[in-house]
Amino acid sequence: MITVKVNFLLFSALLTLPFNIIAQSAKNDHPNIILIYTDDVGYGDIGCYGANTIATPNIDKLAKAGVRFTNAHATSATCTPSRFSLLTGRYAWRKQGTGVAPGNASLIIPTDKGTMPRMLQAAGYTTGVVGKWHLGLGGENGPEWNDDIKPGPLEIGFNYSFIIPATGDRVPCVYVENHRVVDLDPNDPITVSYKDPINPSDPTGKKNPDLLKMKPSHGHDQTIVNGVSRIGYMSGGKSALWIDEDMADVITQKAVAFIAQNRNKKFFLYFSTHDIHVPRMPHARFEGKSGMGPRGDAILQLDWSVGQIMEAVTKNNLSENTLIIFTSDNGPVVDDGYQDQAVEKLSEHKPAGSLRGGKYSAFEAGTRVPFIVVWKNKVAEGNVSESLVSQVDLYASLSSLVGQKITVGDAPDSQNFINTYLNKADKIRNWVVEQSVNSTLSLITKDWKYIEPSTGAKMAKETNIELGNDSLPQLYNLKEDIRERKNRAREFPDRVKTMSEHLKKIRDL
Ligand code: NG6
Ligand code: CA
Repeated sequence: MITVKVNFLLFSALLTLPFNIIAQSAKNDHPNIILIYTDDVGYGDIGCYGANTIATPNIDKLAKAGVRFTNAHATSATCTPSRFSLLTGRYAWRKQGTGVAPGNASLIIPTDKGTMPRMLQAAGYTTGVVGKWHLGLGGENGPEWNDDIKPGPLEIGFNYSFIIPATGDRVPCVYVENHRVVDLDPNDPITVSYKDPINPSDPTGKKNPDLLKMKPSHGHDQTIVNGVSRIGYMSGGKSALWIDEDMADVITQKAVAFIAQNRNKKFFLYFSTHDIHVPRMPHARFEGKSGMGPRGDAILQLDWSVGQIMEAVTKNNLSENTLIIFTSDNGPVVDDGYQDQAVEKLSEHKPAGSLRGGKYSAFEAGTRVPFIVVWKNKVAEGNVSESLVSQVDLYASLSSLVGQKITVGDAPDSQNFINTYLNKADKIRNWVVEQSVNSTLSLITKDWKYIEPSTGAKMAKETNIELGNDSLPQLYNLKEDIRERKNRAREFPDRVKTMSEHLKKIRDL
């Protein structure tokens, strides 16, 4: 009996020895991770993705320093579901209430399940989120703006947060740092409503267009803050209101400070820019510089922010020790509700490149987004990868990178493709699922794309975007027809059957 036990111990010691050594050496390799998550930046909005209409030198430099993906996907064509999937490793369409969230929504990420930041915390990382949140805040009754606002980022695995609660065009227009609204005067409490005006006499974009410096083109005609009318009503919190023109400076500075403060630790920074979402109100130093109006100027501002992050990494001597990922939450939109001359001044610029559709759409431009990975001396410079990748896999891939196991039941849709991301591809994703604004699902394989039948509108009139909905199944050969012009469903009924059955299987998981 004893001999068996001793032998067993010896055996298991021998077994674990090499793993310990591997784990130890891997540990020394664990880089800091900076995820730059941009808002509404399209496949064709950036120089290195083919835009010769706008200068994005910093993002182009980033692409040169690593690998640029040409077939990378956000999981959804709008912000909230893409972010939900990114941070939970679970497709948002599996959970009710994960569509575009109002500014007073409750936190939609469960606090009792694994998340990407919590997994990284467990692996010894200090984690921070700076920028756009848009995943709801607070418990069942929503956020307590005048008190501790929780649960929120800190309750799902971030050690530090400095956030725009929802979007720039939604109230309340205040920053929240950890649990509190920044610069709030307790004598001037905040009230928020997405139903009725709070004080009927308060000016709104609808009643008082003369007070506006940025006028809406559709929607966005409620409470006026900083000369811009928003979605939703708010009153109070005057000392806490943000100035849109300073937003990129404020959040970039917070991100840079987080990098500096944590340079001697392992850190994860989720830097979620507001650019280039509406209202596009870049700082005066970018105004008029692109020749494309505020949308183009916001791209220049975004490029500046990326440059600041890169500089912070270099200055703090972290280049060799930091993995940088740059991507976008969904595809591009030109007029998203404000009269900012985006349509008039677009000229030759093609926000979606050669892809069809845009933000909100089931067509490729909805979710195929820029995606760049940089890690000095670990990822070879100047490469382009055509591998099919999805943001839903970042959770499992980073967990593999940092040697942290995923708890059973967490991140059910996330798979480990770390070697693909680091451009040492030994494994290729065979399919990804995409979700449009009305939750039409598509299944994409290397060459083919199936869009399920949908009764949704074909066209979003206000934004002038083709939504990709059709009452009949659609099948496109992306290899030959990246523009999704020719529906091949009738020619290939067997393929339609196989792909629709596969999609159903994934949906029913
Ligand atoms: C839409 C808004 C749009 C934008 C979008 C969410 C109107 C008319 N349009 O409802 O401006 O805020 O929601 O964008 O209100 S996202 O990138 O955060 O998903
Ligand atoms: Ca977005």
